[in-house]
Amino acid sequence: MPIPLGSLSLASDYSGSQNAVAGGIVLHAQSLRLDHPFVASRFYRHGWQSWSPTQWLEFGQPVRPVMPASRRPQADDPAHALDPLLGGSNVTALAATDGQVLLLGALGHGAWIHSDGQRLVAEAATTLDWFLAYGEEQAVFAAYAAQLAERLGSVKAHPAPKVWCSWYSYFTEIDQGEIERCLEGVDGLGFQVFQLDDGWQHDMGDWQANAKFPDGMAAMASAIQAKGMRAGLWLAPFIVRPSAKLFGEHPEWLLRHPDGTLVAAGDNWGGDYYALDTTLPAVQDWLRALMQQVRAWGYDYLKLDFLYAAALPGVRSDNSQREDAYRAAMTLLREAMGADAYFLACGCLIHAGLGLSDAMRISQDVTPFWDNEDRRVHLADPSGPSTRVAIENSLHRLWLAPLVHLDPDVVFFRARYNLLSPPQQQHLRDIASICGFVATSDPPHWLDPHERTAMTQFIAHQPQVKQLGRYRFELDGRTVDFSALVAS
Ligand code: 9PG
Repeated sequence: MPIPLGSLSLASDYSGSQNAVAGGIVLHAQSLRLDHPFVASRFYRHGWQSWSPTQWLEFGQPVRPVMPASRRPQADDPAHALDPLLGGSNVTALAATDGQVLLLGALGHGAWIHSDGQRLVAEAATTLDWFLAYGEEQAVFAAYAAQLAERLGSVKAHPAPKVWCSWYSYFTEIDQGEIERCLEGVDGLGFQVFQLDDGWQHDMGDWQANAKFPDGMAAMASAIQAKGMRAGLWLAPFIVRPSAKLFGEHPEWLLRHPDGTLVAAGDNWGGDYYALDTTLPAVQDWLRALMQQVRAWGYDYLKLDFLYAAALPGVRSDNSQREDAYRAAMTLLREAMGADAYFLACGCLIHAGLGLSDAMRISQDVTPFWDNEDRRVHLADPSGPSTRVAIENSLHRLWLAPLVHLDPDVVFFRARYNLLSPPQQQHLRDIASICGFVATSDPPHWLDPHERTAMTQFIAHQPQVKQLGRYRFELDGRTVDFSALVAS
């Protein structure tokens, strides 16, 4: 039946209720087909998880499938990686030629929406509510976020903490001595969290300190706290590498295809890694114990990563739908770590985790260089680390700000080991200011006095931010325009 929406009337296959809410209407269905009377110029493609491409795409451009999901399940929802039509996860918007925007978004999770420019075709794993709106772009996204917030909870009032994180200078090459050196160096600079990233653990699945941390993780947390900061730790609780002890001890905990073969969750650290079936009670006990262990060591800022692995297609012990299983596993993590821990979700599903973590990474990783065209083109992998694309993704997820702290990844102040030009570094700082999430990995002893001053000033000051358009902002009265970056 037709769905009236302001000045529009949409033809549809929908026959249920249409409830007016602030800024739009709510429909209730498992699938929807909506024919719009205008020719859409662009499609808002929302990526499944943190690293998945999120952008406005033009109709008429060839759809570029991502690398076969069997090799790159971490790029986007593997169930849709090779779809021939433009599509996106849980929410989409179409730009009409009059500048107005038609938005359709799930008020839940497990949905995918396609478009061929003539109609929207939406499909969810279960029956759920959908929000539909037509109007000015920022207004329809704000109305959608308000509906999600009402159902799933909004962002906590406290500002996001300022974080020093080891990843973007050392990668996995961290050790106790180098970390202690950085800890000394950041003392008094204004950071609230000092976070160890990948490299402290034995293996993915074996979450114990490795030989590079001879005093152990509890001693490290105490040293951080002694400097007046919260201790932060990175873990990837849902994944396991074949080299891990856990892999050999509990092959029955791993997520499998119907034919019994293992579901590869991705390729990294020199080979494939696998996913846990988080619906198994024994796995749940193990996850709970892991969260309790890291809290007992003294860490209360947890960057939990590669979380999408819990939502990959596979056979689960309780036959639950994969995004429901993900939400249940995220709920378990949150409950086990405690409400007072700061939970940064990374490599995470966006919709299926709303209301559970304090912050979400909303882009792929940034890099100390501008772009990585090789990976995007040769590997057809738009999720690869790239500062330019990371900023582009973050810009397209700013509408989530009322729901969760938005982590656009770190900023750089250093010239050492860095090819970013000063204006490119400024772009990164500006997106961090806009998101209100400030993090860096620069070791203080890599900085010259000028860079060090820039860092302390940046940490101390949160500029006034006003959004002027999709890519234009005013920061303390300075106009910032990302349009060229998005177009390049
Ligand atoms: C630690 C890093 C950092 C970083 C995270 C995440 O597709 N991949 O293989 C892939 C590997 C690493 C990665 C993202 C994607 O980075 O975003 O901040 O914590 O893990 O290993």
